[in-house]
Amino acid sequence: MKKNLLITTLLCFFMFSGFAQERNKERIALKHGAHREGKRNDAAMQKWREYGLGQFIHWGVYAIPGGQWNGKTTTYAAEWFRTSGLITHEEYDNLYKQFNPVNFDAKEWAKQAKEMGARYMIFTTKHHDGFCMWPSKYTDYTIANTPYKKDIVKELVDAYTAEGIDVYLYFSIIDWSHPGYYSGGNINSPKIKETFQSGGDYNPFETEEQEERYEDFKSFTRNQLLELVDNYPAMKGLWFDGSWDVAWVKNAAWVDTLGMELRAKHPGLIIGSRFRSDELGNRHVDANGDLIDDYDQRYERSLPSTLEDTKGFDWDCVMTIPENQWGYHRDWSLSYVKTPYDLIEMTVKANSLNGNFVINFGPDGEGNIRTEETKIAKGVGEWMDVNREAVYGVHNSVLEKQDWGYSTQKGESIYLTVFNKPMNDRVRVKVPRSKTKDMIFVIEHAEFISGKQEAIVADGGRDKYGSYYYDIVIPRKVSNKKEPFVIKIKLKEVDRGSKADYQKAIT
Ligand code: FHN
Repeated sequence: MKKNLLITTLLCFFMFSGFAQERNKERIALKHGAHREGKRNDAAMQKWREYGLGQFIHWGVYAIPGGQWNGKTTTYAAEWFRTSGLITHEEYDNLYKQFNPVNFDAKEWAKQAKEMGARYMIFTTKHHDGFCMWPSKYTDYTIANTPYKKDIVKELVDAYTAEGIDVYLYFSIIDWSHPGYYSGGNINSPKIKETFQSGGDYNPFETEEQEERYEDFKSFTRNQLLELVDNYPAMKGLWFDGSWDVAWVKNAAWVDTLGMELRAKHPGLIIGSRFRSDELGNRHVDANGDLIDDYDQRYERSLPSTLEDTKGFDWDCVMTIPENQWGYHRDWSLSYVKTPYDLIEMTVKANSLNGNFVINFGPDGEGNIRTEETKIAKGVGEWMDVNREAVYGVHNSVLEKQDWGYSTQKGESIYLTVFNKPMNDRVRVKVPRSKTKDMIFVIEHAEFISGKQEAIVADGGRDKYGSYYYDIVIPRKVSNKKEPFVIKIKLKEVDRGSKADYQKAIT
């Protein structure tokens, strides 16, 4: 069995050293690029890496209109409602005076998330509209000045932490409520990026006054972030958004210092790649190809296709249940609504590519989690209850991607999660090729993890390239069910001649 471990280690080594080499070519001297090559490996980050499944919650005053106003509906994301043209800015900016989510029960939400199988939760402390779900000292536009009054961030941090779910605080850099906030354009636009990079002194501000007011905005942002870190010591990290403004990117050195300050205040703090850019305007990955901060946050409503796509970085994917609705939208008939199986498949795919998967919820203005989301949480949770072993603490497996689904691995256990059940009720597994000519891999043991039922393994033949296959026979009990199922297998490398001894041939 040691040989198997050795092979796993070697595969990982070659894979990741390949990624590293790619990033090391022609290095550019950067002051504010990545401050580390490779992954962070302390206990906090190890734990992050093992979550497997998380929950995102978008909640703010946009939940009151829920995408509709005066009989009109926006088809765009409900949390952007202020910009929908269906409500005046004045009307929107006064919505907080009605925010009174009398049905909000943080403990209930946390219990539901736990039952769904989430191991971390990201909460919108402040979205682009600038409304603060905590009683920030630095603005009046907060929960303290609503009829509800209570600190929602605290209630959630306490309730989720009590359930053993780690909390991360989402914070939008964009803040439409602050007079000093300024965008200057989106650095993701190739034209703007080119302009930014061509002149060393590119200045996105139109007037000196604007630039001065931006300084106020920077102090305000810094104060709020330090406040969050101070107020909620149980949280594990900050999840940034809206950091694509050229005005923000232009301040890369300042942002970098702020990041260090936050980290010094909260040892172990985890920050994703959406916080800052390098001084050349590169976001997520710096000019040398190294990941900025702790994990790659580029996967929003999308998953990488292959392990190579991930470049060996830690990453998570945040996903909406309807198409592009994060905050509460009353009308979910506007787009396809994902089913629990869709979300489970994305979760396992993410895990098989070394990522975490995060499902977004958008509670309504009264503090209810909508019925559809409750059903989804239940569906995912029921599956997770049986199959969580294939999701938690796993990584990509030594098996190559195969048509029946995705495989993950923890130690010597390889989990095959079957989403495409073969018509002949046999899951054909291609095992890796041995590095040694006279040795081959066999499936030493296979079991269905629902009911811990041992599986029958039959010879599946050999292809012309010399790869071996094994068929795992799906018993009727499993085959009759419609949900994806997990087979746990162990491989063993054996002498080619003794292959037959390790199989239980079927007739
Ligand atoms: O504009 C936001 C959007 O409303 C939502 O918060 C998502 C979540 O990742 N992030 C932004 C777009 O990248």
